[in-house]
Amino acid sequence: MSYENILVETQGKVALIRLNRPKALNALNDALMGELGEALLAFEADEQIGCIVITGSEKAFAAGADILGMASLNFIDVHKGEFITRNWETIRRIRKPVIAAVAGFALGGGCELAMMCDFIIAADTAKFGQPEVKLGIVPGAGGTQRLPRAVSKAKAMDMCLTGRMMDAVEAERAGLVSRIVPADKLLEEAMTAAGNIADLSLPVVMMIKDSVNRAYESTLAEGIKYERGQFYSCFALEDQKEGMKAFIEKRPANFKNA
Ligand code: CO8
Repeated sequence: MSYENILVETQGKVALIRLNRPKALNALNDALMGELGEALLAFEADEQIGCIVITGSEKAFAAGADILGMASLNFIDVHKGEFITRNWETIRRIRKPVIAAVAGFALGGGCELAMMCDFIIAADTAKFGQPEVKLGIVPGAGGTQRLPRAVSKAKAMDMCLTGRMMDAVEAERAGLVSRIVPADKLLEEAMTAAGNIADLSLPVVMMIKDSVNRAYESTLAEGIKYERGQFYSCFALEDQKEGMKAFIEKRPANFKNA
């Protein structure tokens, strides 16, 4: 499939999606978000793929939703037409792991998109922010909800109310990103992490993603109960037998996703 606003490729069991609107710092317009959703769903359905990486350019992961496309909209356009919101949640339907590899700006909707991924690997050049307040709007794709869950309330309030940017070091200290790597190693590191995940048992990996996400939607007691159910389910898998047999036989496991 060919796209105009993203570039897609596969490397072994890993799918790589590059946001590609360089002239607008990968600003996320309707067309780009539509293509991103299509590509994600295609890789979700592709049995050869075990993990997905989303990245941008050296300068920008994405500098936010496309301001030019929003500037003239009125309330009815946004509310009734859902012009800017209709395809922003597709990524939440993806059950395979999705890693954000972020270099440069991840602002507004760009930061929100990165937060919708399962974890963020940041280049040392990464800058995160929710600058919407400076445009006279509130964040609209989870900035006020996912940021306080990822960092502290104080940090989330600071970021959303001032609109300032934080660099990669501050973002890692705050818990927004899982690791920082030199910019020239970003893709290599993200693809290696994705490759390692893709070599594991896909049903188990999907259960883990589901279970960790459940922690954000439930009480601790409900979450623990949910995890317990997932744990029991693993014992119905051939991959559990293979994983434990391989450990005992001191050899790498050969998972069959079954
Ligand atoms: N939208 C459209 N175009 C953009 C955007 C954007 N978000 N960001 C940058 N561009 C364009 C610029 O207009 C410029 O185009 P041109 O060359 O034609 O003038 C080009 O990209 C390069 O940008 P700059 O010249 O500004 O580059 P600088 O290096 O000087 O500055 C910045 C980089 C700091 C990133 C600056 O471009 C900037 O501040 N951009 C806007 C950041 C921002 O405010 N983002 C939030 C947007 S609002 C949002 O994301 C709401 C999300 C709601 C989602 C709801 C869905 C559910």
